[in-house]
Amino acid sequence: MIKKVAVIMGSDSDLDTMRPCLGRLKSFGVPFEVHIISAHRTPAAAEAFASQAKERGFGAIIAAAGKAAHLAGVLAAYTTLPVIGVPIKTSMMGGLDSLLSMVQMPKGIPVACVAVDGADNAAILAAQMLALSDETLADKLTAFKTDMAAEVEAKDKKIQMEEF
Ligand code: RP5
Repeated sequence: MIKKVAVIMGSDSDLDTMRPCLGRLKSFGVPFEVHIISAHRTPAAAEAFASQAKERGFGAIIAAAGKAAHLAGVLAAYTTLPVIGVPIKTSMMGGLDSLLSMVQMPKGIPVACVAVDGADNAAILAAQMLALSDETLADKLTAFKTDMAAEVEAKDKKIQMEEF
């Protein structure tokens, strides 16, 4: 049975940015749960969730947070499951604060990190992790890549009609 993905957000203000992640997981048929857990406002819940995530059937955790975005790192501290961080855009240099807070994890506790607001890529990466032990999901990911390539080829064909 395919494992679940946990999509954890530091705040409900992250939800709109994360909707593409939920949509993408759904399109691949990956089961997921969505939770709002804050590393600083509800640290005990962050510890409890991450500590129990593996035995609760999760295969990967996606953690979205902004500003001093330590959520992904804190969750990663309490689990051996892979954690993918989504740095949320802020008013500070377009979210550079969030990005660096996630990507600059000290050695020993790695966090995979996608682009600022990279919700869609987080879902694809999580699906790729789960696909290591699920051939049906792996086939869906292959089809997804094939479709993307076909779209680019169609755009290339179309641009040949233009005069520059
Ligand atoms: C972070 O602080 C959240 O992940 C959010 O991106 C940011 C702002 O949170 P709110 O003040 O909107 O709740 O913890």
